[in-house]
Amino acid sequence: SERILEDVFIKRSQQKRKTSPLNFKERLFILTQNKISYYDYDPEKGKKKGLKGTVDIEKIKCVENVVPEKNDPAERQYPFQIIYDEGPLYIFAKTEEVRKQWTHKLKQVVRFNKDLVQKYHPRFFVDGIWLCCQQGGETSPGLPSAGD
Ligand code: 4IP
Repeated sequence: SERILEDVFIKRSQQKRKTSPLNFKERLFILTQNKISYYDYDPEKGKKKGLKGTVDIEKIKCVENVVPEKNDPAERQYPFQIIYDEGPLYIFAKTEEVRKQWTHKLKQVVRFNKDLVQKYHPRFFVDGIWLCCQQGGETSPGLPSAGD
């Protein structure tokens, strides 16, 4: 279906397996009404390469900003999280404006999802711990979201 937004972001590896590395890759993200797709990207040619992953819009439970950590590099100052059944997908926008544009649109496309949650963790999940509350386990409920 039709493209709603398209931008190059940095994403954190989702660490779907226990042995997955924690790393950050530049990817081209495309949002449509049904899904988010991210692609390998050639920055020199400004060209889209192979598809790396997708998230179905209907599986998204929450979209929120993340508080960056003190020592995070300049290119990772505007993080947001997309929470779905696989856990959180962390994405880093280059500017506050672009982050706002994406979180705003995403909140719009997920608004009738049946599994939306009011609670989320405002900081990152690192080494099995949420930095905001020191809770372990990816299924811990988190804090009330803003406006709750
Ligand atoms: C990969 O690291 C990439 O970061 C993948 O991201 C990521 O998949 C992998 O995590 C991680 O192991 P290497 O390239 O060094 O192997 P991308 O798909 O954007 O290339 P995600 O799921 O984040 O897309 P796992 O746990 O999913 O394998």
